Amino acid sequence: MSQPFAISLDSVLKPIDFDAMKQAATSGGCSSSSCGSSMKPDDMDEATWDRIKDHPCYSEEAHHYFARMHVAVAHACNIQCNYCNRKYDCANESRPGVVSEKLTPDQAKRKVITVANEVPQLSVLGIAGPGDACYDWKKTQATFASISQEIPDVKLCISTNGLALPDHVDELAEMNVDHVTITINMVDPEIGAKIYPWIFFEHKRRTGVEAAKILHERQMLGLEMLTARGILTKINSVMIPGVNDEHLIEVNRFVKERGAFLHNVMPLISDPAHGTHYGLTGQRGPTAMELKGLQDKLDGGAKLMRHCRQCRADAVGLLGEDRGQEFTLDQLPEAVAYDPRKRAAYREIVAEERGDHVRAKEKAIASVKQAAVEGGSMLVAVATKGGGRINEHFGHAKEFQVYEASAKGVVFVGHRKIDAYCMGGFGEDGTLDATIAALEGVGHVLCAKIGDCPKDMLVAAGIVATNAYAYEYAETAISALYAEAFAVKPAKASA
Ligand code: CLF
Ligand code: SF4
Repeated sequence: MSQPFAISLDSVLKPIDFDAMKQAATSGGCSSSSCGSSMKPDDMDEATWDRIKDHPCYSEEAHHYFARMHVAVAHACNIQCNYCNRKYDCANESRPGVVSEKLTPDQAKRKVITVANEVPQLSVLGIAGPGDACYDWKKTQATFASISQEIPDVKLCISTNGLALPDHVDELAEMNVDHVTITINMVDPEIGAKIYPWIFFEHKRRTGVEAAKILHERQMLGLEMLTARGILTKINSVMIPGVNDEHLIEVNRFVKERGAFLHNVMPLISDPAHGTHYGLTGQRGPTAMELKGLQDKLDGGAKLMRHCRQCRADAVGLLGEDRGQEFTLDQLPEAVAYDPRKRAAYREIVAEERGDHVRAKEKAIASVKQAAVEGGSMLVAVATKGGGRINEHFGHAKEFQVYEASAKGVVFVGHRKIDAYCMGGFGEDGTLDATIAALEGVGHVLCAKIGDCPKDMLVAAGIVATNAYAYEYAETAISALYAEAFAVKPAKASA
């Protein structure tokens, strides 16, 4: 088993001696700069890699180490999506458009500086609602302008429905906003009319196919303008079974042709309690395996993002964790100055750890490819707190990261959200039933620790759970499991 790095990533969260940490991080092993270059995917140029390597959404590998935060400064929206209800004061929901409190640009600045001082993983500041970042432009602009002055190395990122995007592309480029997401759910206005009841454009409310056609044209124009300026554009699409699921294959083709960097297909979140049109009319979201099935069909088109966590518009932390409640307005200091030391120390450690991870991952992937047998494929769920390692207890996990091992190697294919099984020292059988349902298609669970009771119940459901690979890198453990499951057994000697 490879040993976890001498200084744990967790230690950065505690009071620390920054100089000692930096010295330890850079002594021995590879230098941070050489690790950085070795992590670059083969099919990507250095300049592009440099722009995405610390962005948790644009790089699957970066999401194990780096965090984003959203500030909810853009309140107004110019369209209505059938899956959205911008409601406030609902900290228990985790889905785009939902926030606990709205912020002014000044409050946002105070919050970002406080978070940057406390959360060393922070690398990206995003504006993703609860309305539209381009429509509520003045607040988006004021927020980015003041924060980029205070923390110049934080990456600026926005998410938009695209309707007002073409009006602001030049300003985005001038402000050095290098990452833009457009939510594109259709390229056929007839389908669009089933998703968007209205848009507000050029001082007029428009409905039906006319509205969807305008939205489609503005989205394509915005994407083309961003591509022409070299801005990395990600497309988010909500998969709505029976409405646009098969159509997303065409969407993928359209956006690839227009230079999209990534395509992120997300499942519709639909519940009557959310008060959305789809929730109230019983439109269902896809199952995890339906989503995976569509993503697999899209493989080979525009490059896919599969690690999206459908963040709240005020999310803080690593993808999959939400620390927003630690940084509500009433907890922020009145005056705060940025202290870059914690983030800088963390980056030194991560550079070292990532280099180690990449080497282990490459070895594991090569070994699975070599051992691969025809049709030999397995889905493995991993409980992790970050760093790409199996370092979370089964009972504490709030999600599993799912990897597929096959002739393609070991590939991250998604995550499954669950409720933690162990609350206050006791396991809940009802929660375990829901966890087993969420693990549809998964044959193995890897975690840092698990009790006999949940282990037995998982086995009864056909899932093997083990802590035998605790603290290993996920890919290393999965390659060992794969070899065990598909090893060519020596033929028995005949009697
Ligand atoms: Fe935020 Fe979006 Fe920027 Fe990321 S989220 S604005 S690109 S910093 Fe990321 Fe969250 Fe998915 Fe968005 S996981 S919902 S894709
Ligand atoms: Fe909600 Fe965003 Fe759609 Fe506006 S664009 S209705 S904020 S999901």
